[in-house]
Amino acid sequence: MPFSIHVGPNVRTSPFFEATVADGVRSFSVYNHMYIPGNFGDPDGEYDRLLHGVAMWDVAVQRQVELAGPDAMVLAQLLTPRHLGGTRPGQGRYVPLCDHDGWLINDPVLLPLSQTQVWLSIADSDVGLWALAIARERGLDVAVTEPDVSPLAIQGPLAMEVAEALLGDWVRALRPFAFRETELDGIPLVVARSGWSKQGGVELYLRDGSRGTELWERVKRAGAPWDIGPGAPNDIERLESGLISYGADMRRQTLPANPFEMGFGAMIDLSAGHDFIGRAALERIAAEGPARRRVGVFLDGPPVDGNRQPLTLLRDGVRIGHVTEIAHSRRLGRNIGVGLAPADLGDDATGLSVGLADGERAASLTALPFLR
Ligand code: THG
Repeated sequence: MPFSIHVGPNVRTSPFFEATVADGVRSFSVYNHMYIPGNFGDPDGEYDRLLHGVAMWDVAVQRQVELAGPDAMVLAQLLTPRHLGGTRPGQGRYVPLCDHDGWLINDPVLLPLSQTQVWLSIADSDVGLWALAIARERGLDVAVTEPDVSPLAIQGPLAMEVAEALLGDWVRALRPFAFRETELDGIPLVVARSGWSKQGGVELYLRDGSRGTELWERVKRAGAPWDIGPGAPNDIERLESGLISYGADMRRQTLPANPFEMGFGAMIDLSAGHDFIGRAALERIAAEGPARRRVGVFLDGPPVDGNRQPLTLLRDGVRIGHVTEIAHSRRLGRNIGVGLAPADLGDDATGLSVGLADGERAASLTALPFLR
């Protein structure tokens, strides 16, 4: 590209920034007002390592919004349609958040450290401001802050070998999204069985930003026997696996979508009687039935090279939906994408195409995920 992206103080750097630069990071993106590594110069090798080995990722951009005080769980429940009854400390959950009209505004992981201290590990939108406003306007007894917490992900089929070498065999017993507070060489951590890939692994939530390089080096050393290497959340793997990317797949301001359209319906029990923001809107949408559904898309033709903007999904040349992100999957030997189509359009629909910058590609629909 004939330009570079300026690194200045208005966009925040991660505690792992220096370590990733030392390890050869080659691109950054911006997420939650912070830089996030994109790749380390070998995208194919980094994908292969995630699929067959173990990778370490700076995901400090997954910021924590902390709810602390007697009303922490009350506020958490107000923020998500998912019923939080039965939530217990140490067991995380994936919790879509909606605005009053039922539009998704984020899809964080909830980590209840205790009944009075809860983290929301957020995707790319300003949940902290939203939660602060809701808490104050509702007169709740809860402090909303962004603590000094920065996740580092270890992902891949060999990730648990590295996690065990680092932390001990107890990590293997963690169920999906379960977590524990611990220390590693005196570095305060929360360790969770989670991560934005379907290849398995853990996330180490660093609780002291001054020790980022130290933790990075410690993980590198422990992972050396399994040839661990630096990487980043991988868009090709996430498309294959059907993981949702808030900001790419939907965003309140630019690509509004409701939880039923995005496939979160099974998480939302409207009969549980709990109060939450967006309930009236979701009851209406549930009664009417959602207008759109999330789909996988195959695109014909030569390998595509991603997309900068959402793309148009057409039927017989008429716009019927959108495709939010595309990539070439080497595993499938095909171009794939995800998007939203009319709810009544079956996977066997014909006459479909996707509008790329350089012309239209014939397309067909398929169920998600592409691969398990
Ligand atoms: N880890 C942590 N924080 C995060 C993410 C993460 N914050 C931002 C973003 N990712 C939040 N969004 C997601 C989206 C998908 C998943 C996790 C967080 C995910 N989904 C699985 C799936 O869809 O198959 C499992 C969902 C479920 O079983 O409930 O893992 O990755 N700390």
